[in-house]
Amino acid sequence: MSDQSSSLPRLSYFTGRGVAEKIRLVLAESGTEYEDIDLGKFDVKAKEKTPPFEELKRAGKLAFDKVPLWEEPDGFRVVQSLAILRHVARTRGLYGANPRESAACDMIIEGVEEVTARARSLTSLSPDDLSEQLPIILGEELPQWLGHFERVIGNNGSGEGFFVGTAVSVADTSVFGFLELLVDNGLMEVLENSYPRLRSFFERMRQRPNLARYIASPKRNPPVQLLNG
Ligand SMILES: N[C@@H](CCC(=O)N[C@@H](CS)C(=O)NCC(=O)O)C(=O)O
Repeated sequence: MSDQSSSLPRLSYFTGRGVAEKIRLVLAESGTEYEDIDLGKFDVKAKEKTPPFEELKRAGKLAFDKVPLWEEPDGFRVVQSLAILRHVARTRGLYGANPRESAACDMIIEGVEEVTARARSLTSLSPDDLSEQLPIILGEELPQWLGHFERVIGNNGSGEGFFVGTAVSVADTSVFGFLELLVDNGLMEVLENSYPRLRSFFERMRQRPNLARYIASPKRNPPVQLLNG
């Protein structure tokens, strides 16, 4: 891996979408050129992770010994996926038009984090816990959250636009990423057809030119499998 010689910012993460995908979506929407550095496959049980990851650690580039890592050509570095997400959005005009809109973006980002963590917990449950948790997560929590998001977008102007204000923001790319996770896992169909605003929001977002290009990119990592993964 080259060091400070790159003229592009770099996002380093293990193979896969994981907690970096929300950052990639906002980068895509903003049309930012960057290097997406694949550190190799993450093995939760391995004491030593992949050589490029261990090298970043040894070089003192990871404040908390974890990735994703965002690096800018002048040497500026930041870790923690939500900090990177906000920095990228703020510096590219995708963080609301004023401090109140930024707070509204934060609210959406945090809500998406919370429900995504619940959905992703399905991937690591034992079969017994899964049969107990599946009806709760799929049958109760996801529909509740979808109902919240349906109402929030409905309360913003005509309900046919964005989650915050009158322009696309990190709130939209974040909700889009969550809906995509459900669609990729066939869960939007399972979860009744009662979110018309979210459905049309999802369609509008995936047709935005920069996002559409990213979604169609053969280099994109495959979707996270929530079930039978
Ligand atoms: N809260 C952190 C979590 C980061 C995290 O847990 N990263 C994992 C990969 S998904 C990692 O780097 N683990 C390194 C290790 O286990 O040694 C974030 O959102 O960035």
